[in-house]
Amino acid sequence: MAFSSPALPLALAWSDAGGLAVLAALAVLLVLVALRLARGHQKPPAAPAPQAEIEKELAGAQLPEAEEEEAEAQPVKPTGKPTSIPTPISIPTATEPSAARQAREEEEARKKEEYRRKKEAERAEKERRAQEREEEARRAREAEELRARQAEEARQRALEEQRKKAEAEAGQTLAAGLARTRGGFMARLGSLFAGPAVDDRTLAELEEVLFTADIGVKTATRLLEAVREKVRRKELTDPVKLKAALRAEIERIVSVPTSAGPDGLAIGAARPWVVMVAGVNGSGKTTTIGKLAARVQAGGRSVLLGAGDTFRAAAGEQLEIWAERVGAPCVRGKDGADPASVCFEAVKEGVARGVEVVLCDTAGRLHTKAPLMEELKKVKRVMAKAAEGAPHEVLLVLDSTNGQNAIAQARQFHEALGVTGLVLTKLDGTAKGGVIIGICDELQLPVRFAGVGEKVADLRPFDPHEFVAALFE
Ligand SMILES: Nc1nc2c(ncn2[C@@H]2O[C@H](COP(=O)(O)OP(=O)(O)OP(=O)(O)O)[C@@H](O)[C@H]2O)c(=O)[nH]1
Ligand SMILES: [Mg+2]
Repeated sequence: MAFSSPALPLALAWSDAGGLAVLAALAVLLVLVALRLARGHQKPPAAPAPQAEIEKELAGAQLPEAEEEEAEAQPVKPTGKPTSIPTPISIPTATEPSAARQAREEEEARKKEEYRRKKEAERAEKERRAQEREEEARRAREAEELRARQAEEARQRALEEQRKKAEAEAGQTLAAGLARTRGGFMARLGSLFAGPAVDDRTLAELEEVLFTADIGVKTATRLLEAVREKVRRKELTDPVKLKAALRAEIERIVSVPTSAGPDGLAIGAARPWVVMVAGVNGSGKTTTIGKLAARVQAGGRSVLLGAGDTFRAAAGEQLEIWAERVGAPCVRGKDGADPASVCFEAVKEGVARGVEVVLCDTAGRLHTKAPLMEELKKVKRVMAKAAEGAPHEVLLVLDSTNGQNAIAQARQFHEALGVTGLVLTKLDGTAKGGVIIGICDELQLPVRFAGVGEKVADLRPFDPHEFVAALFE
């Protein structure tokens, strides 16, 4: 029996104690393991964020400058939330002692203030830069305005100089240009008016003078009829009265209604205002265009010349010389090129350049050649394709030395082209100036200009009253 043997209870006691010790050790171990596990779940309190990290956060709270400017340029969509300056992130403080927390809060407040000041400075800088930009733009605008003003002043000065030059180069007066005509049929009329009284013999002489005066049979008859009845009724017994009656009738005939101003130009609203210049060869078309271009420029309008006379080799060159002289651009085709296409290009160029007046020269072979008239009709049609309503004016240039032949030419050109105005050239070289009366009477076309010489200023705007005065005085 274990109880009866003294060694046995001791052995038992030893084994019991060992077992207990083992159990106790196990229990301690378990407690330790449990404690460790429990500690593993509990996180240590967060340490305050290091300074570098805060600064990084703060920096991260600000947008890069470029992005900010972009954001400012974009309209901001309302979010409903008030916008506020981003604040640096807050740091957990659960386990912090109050002194440390206070120090950290103060530090945060300082940084916030620093951040606010920085933003304020940035805003002020941006404002300053915007003002600078505005100031720069204003200065540029003012400089541009000054440049434009100076350019306009220079243009006006150049025009004034051109005007003065043209005046200095003053040509002949119409009266001087009509000197030969005055010495011709007008001188013969003058001797009639010098007689003591008007009688049948006076009438017969008047008839003879008028019918040989290059004014045409129709017009001579009309003038004669106008006075004959009055003479018969003894209403015109005084030669002075007869002269006055004839003068009044001639002035009435040459006063064809016209839209031209006192400068002879009839430039309407269309731009470019396109003028087709026609006439037989040698009548003075190219010279007239050159003189007209100078007149248009002197009046402050821009002009472009179109060398539509491609039949004659030197015609284009002649026009180019005029263009250079007045400082106007000139559109010229190759010699022998299609005149319609050259005129088309000239008008198109005029449109492209925003030129105010385009003057187109045309060929002037003999009017008796039908193909020329057909060609000119085509030129006119094609011009209309380059600008609406072009040509707005068809000027017919007539050489007054041709006398009554000029009337026949005018009729043909008018039928083919619908002439809107006449230019009578070379009056200075002929006694046949009376042709103007016949043309006006027969065609009812206004004479726009009278050429009395080769200088620019020798192209005189036609004034019916001045014309009659030049003939009679
Ligand atoms: N005396 C005088 N000569 C003029 C006048 N108008 C033109 N002329 C001269 O007449 C000549 C012929 O003039 P142009 O302008 O070449 O005549 P055009 O009609 O162009 O001739 P083509 O090109 O051959 O068809 C030139 O020598 C001009 O100087 C004028 O009013 N008086
Ligand atoms: Mg010519």
